[in-house]
Amino acid sequence: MKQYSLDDVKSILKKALRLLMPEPMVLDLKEVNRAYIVGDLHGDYVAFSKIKKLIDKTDDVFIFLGDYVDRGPHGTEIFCNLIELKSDDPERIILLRGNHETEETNYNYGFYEELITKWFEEGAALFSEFNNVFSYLSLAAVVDKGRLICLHGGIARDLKNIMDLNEYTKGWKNPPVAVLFEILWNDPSEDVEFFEPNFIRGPGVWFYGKKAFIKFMNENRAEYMIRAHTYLPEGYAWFFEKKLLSIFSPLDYVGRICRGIIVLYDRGDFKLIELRKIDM
Ligand SMILES: [Mn+2]
Repeated sequence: MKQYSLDDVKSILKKALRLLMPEPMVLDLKEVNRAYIVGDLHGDYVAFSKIKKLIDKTDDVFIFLGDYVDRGPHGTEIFCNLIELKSDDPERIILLRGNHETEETNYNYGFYEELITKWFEEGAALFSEFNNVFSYLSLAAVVDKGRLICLHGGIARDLKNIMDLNEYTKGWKNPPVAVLFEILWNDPSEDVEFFEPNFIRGPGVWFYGKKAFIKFMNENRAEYMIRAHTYLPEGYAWFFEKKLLSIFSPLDYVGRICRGIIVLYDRGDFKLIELRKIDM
């Protein structure tokens, strides 16, 4: 595993700000019709290094759907490595924001402790710098002439067009309004028509159903959505007549063995890739 000193991390975070700040809230990847898409990683460096092998041996675009940190021990190494890869080719490595790239969440679910364990009192300062960088991650990407929308959680009750997210400025460490919170936190459900409260995750989080999803996709003239966020031991799940794909990429999620799936999207074709089968 690549080791980073405190000075390395500080300079990578400066680089990260320069790379992420100019990117719009919704990334326009309409010219991209083939891309690898990666779900949550949650500090699982083994899963990440298998993905890195693919990055090294292809020229394809990689879209990461967020949740780099928390739960597992190597959020720092994964995020720093991703920033280094992005700085080599900013348009090839696309980094979106997950709900764990918000300060209230990553204070409580492991990342703060990871930084304190690695760098003691300096870790607390780094925690603030990391969260400043996270506040400049984009929320969504529109791919393949607009056919495909990628984001972390899903649709929000008060969002009609995905491009309307561009009306919000970046730079918030915790979502300031419901729509930004819901994009990061909501889950699809086949048992819901439009929206229902998500009591499993807690206040402010909603399940979205097929009718709400179809309405949103029609409004956006989009066909497919790929999202992450849900723990799936099988690594993936289809929803809404195979128009929405949920992926989950860790191999080890807090001690639970997962299949670790990423997807190669190619003009409406989906190839599921099992990370376990990529040799180290
Ligand atoms: Mn998540």
